[in-house]
Amino acid sequence: MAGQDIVLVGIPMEEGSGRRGCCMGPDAYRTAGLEQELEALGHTVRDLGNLRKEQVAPLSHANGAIKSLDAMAGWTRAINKCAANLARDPVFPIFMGGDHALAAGSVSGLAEGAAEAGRPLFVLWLDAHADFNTLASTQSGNLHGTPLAFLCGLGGFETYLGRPLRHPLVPENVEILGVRSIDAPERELLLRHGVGVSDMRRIDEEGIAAPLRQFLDRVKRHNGLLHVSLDVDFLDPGIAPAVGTTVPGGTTFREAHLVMEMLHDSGLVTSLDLVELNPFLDDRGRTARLMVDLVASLFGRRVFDRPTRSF
Ligand code: 6HN
Ligand code: MN
Ligand code: MN
Ligand code: MN
Repeated sequence: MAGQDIVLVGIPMEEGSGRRGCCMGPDAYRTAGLEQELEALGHTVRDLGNLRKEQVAPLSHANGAIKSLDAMAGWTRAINKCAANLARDPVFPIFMGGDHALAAGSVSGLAEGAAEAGRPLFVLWLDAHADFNTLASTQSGNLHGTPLAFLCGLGGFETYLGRPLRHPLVPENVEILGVRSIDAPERELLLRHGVGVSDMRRIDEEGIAAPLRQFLDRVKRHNGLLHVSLDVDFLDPGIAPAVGTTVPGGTTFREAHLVMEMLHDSGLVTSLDLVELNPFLDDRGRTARLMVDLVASLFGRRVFDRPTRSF
């Protein structure tokens, strides 16, 4: 992963989260020095600035709990086009959110590029939640709880793109890691569709490296592209308070860095979402800085570089 061409895209979307503040995420990453950290590691970085959502005519749904469906559709369509274009270039896109609903656009666009390249797209979903509700099943009505179900091709999401999803993910090619809060309907859907799920219980018992290594082996065997979708609430709220959906019992500082270091060493990762950072809830920028440090680990920062030598 040495000397990559990285493209930063700001996505100030917050309508999926049901509260204000995630719109400041992209600027918090800029303020925390994301571009400079990546350049210091020998990569080139181009910041495209912030995307804007498309305007769509008002949409409605039988589930009256649903919030901001029009905004969701407008964002998904804009992000999808941007991601599909970037997927055709030899660049590494980082989508700086913004809430997790943005992944409906980023991953659907990247999937179009992967299909054109004739390679399967794998997704590592680092999250306290499964984000596997449908428009019918969501009780909160917050659409950041739905992108993964949409991306896996579940029905009822036609409003998002205004057309069918062209290249749904193969649910077995998705791994949700670090999860510790799953709604009852999500549980049933995850099982029925065969999505890979490694919850905190498994991580407690086996360590975080074991499930990750298994997944990376699969990606490699299939010559896959690997997208990583990193939700701030993957981290324990004690170290990452700037998120609206904290769940106790998250990954530690070292577990999270180990994931990023192993991902770097695998050389498999081709794109990244940074989602759910709400700078309005942060403590003197510590969550934004932690997220930037995790990205640095993903791009090759390490504690100690032993020169390769033979005895
Ligand atoms: N996220 N399952 C809950 C819901 O409202 O559907 C939580 C979703 C959280 C979404 O953290 O990206
Ligand atoms: Mn620069
Ligand atoms: Mn999420
Ligand atoms: Mn989450």
